Amino acid sequence: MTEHGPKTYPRLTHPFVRDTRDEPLRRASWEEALDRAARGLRRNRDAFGLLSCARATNETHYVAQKFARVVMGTNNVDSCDRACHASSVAGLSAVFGSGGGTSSYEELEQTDVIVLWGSDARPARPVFFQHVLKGIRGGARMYAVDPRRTSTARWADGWLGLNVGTDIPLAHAIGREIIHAGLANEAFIGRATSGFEEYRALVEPWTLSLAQKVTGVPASAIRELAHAYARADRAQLCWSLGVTEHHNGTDNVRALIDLSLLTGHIGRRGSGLQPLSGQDNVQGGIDMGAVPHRLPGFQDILDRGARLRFESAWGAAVPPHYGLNVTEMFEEMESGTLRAVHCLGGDPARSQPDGARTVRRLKALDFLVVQDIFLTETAELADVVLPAAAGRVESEGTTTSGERRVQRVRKAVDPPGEARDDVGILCELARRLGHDWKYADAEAVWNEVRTLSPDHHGMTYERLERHHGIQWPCPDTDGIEPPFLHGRLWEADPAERGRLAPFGIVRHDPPIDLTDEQYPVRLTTGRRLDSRNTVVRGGSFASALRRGECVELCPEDAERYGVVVGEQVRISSRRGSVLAPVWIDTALRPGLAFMTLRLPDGVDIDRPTAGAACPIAGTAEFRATAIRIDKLPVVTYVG
Ligand SMILES: Nc1nc2c(c(=O)[nH]1)N[C@H]1C(S)=C(S)[C@@H](COP(=O)(O)OP(=O)(O)OC[C@H]3O[C@@H](n4cnc5c(=O)[nH]c(N)nc54)[C@H](O)[C@@H]3O)O[C@H]1N2
Ligand SMILES: Nc1nc2c(c(=O)[nH]1)N[C@H]1C(S)=C(S)[C@@H](COP(=O)(O)OP(=O)(O)OC[C@H]3O[C@@H](n4cnc5c(=O)[nH]c(N)nc54)[C@H](O)[C@@H]3O)O[C@H]1N2
Ligand SMILES: [Mo]
Repeated sequence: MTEHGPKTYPRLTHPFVRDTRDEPLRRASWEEALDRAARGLRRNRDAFGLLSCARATNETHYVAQKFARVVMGTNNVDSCDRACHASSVAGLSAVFGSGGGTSSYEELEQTDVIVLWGSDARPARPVFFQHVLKGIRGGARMYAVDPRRTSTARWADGWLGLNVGTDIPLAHAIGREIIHAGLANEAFIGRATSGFEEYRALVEPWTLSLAQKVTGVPASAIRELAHAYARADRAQLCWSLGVTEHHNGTDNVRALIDLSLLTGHIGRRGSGLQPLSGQDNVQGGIDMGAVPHRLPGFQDILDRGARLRFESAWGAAVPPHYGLNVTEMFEEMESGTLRAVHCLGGDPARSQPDGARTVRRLKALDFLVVQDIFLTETAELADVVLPAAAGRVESEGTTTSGERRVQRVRKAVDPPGEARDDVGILCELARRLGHDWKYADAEAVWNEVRTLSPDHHGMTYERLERHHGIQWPCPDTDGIEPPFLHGRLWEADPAERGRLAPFGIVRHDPPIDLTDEQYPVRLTTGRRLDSRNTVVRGGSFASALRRGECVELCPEDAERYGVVVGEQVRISSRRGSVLAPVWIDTALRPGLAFMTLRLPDGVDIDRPTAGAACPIAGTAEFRATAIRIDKLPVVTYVG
């Protein structure tokens, strides 16, 4: 039986190396660790991948992708964007050509309707949610679309408690109702979009009553949201993991974007789309090119002109084809074509779907370097561990928030022990591999970004300070663009309007892991205020019960299973089973259970079925596991 005690990782204060795989890590000097890292990477130049850290600075992301492309000659570079934000980027890019949210947080206070779709923003996004609250206080109506009646949903004027994985039927029914009620914005559709007739035919079967049957949301609630959204002068549609972490995450995103095209809630102040990105600098990772298909500033790897610009600035060739994303990198580890990994932040041993298999794959690598601020589970498997300074408080640089705002971060404290700045570590490694990059400081890195990414060109450090951050695009050093994107769609002149925004023609596709008699309960996962991604740090929890992990059930289900708060139960999916104490929460409904993303001992009960990942974005279906809950013969309590 597994105990779910809190796990504390020690902060790294000096490098480690391992002499052979059978020996434990031992303390090493920087010289030795860097030399070894360079040797291990050199012999794997043709089989290398780099995972960049969504908590590090833009400058780190930029140098990391340059390291992969220039020093190692590969586009195999990615970050945890794959886990949560990639489907949003893929969906938005397909429609509008760039993958950022179209609105700003301040516009939540300048709007009439806010829809929060699949996001428990109150605990997970407190800064964003403050703006939502101000919007509500200013008179905006708020709707929450979430299987659970979360603490976020408790602030809503309307809660649409849909069945997990039925977002497309719900969106289609809203679309159909808008069309049938004569509320579609025909002028905007005709002027700025393509594919409307096909969309109309696609949503036509989704009557309110069919949608009620499939989604579990009362027809009246669907109708109310459709009318409120379409009639509003200005409306914000915001979404997050409840939409993206599905095997058809990009399709889900397209179904939501369709609603904005249908109503013209895009490209105007107060009207737009906000895909809530996850980690503090996940957006920056994508913008800085720490992705396998884009150079910094969203420039496509397949665009020869873009490649040439980077090649002449970097003095090195850029591989002219897409690299592997995180999901694909882990698959290629299995086949042996990817043999060395530089893991810069991130703890894939805990965060990748299928933990046991991930650990096996990492162990089978010829060479693993981990550059982190903590001795994570992944670091425990590494050949070389390099201690980094925390990007947020121990180094200089910039980060980019979910509203595309680039902000300065400053060094407030010294890194502990021998820990060093991420950029400096990468430059030392590059030097050992034949590339002497001379960056005097973070600003020098940033100025290189500015010469290569037109969207960032106008953002000098001085201006970023003066304006308290600037949103991209910022092409000029003397202007600030409006806070929302795609205003061009409203231009009267077709030449100014540019390319049309296509409706997405996407169909309902239920979760891969179906519930049945043996596994009758739907487990979904999400965040809690008192836990943070892969890291469960001891002592930080408010409640003793939650120091470990618990499974949340509604009172009716608890009664049905004859269990009470604190009682251990066995939770089994088709892929494994764990013990966890019960917590009773009226946010849940019968047949729906909830946990955070990971048990502290590393057993991932929400481990997706093999292959259950979005084929476009590579995001795994973390949100929909079929489980069974069994009362134990002998009752034990935790608390
Ligand atoms: N089962 C399941 N798994 C999931 C999810 C789920 O819902 N269910 N959700 C997924 C999601 S949304 C995400 S974002 C991922 C997160 O997956 P990861 O990114 O792997 O996990 P984090 O815990 O966020 O890891 C951040 C790491 O960065 C390190 N770090 C922090 N700051 C710095 C820095 O400045 N420099 C360096 N070098 N390192 C730094 C931290 O010590 C930590 O180890 O997990 C995904 N995995
Ligand atoms: N306290 C805290 N804050 C965090 C994090 C953390 O670990 N702790 N992690 C950060 C990261 S990396 C991320 S990506 C964000 C995540 O931020 P959010 O996505 O806002 O937070 P989650 O709790 O993951 O929200 C997902 C919601 O989707 C709902 N949901 C589940 N299935 C479905 C479905 O099929 N359809 C719909 N519509 N909804 C569904 C869940 O009930 C849940 O309320 O949070 C960030 N902030
Ligand atoms: Mo995330």
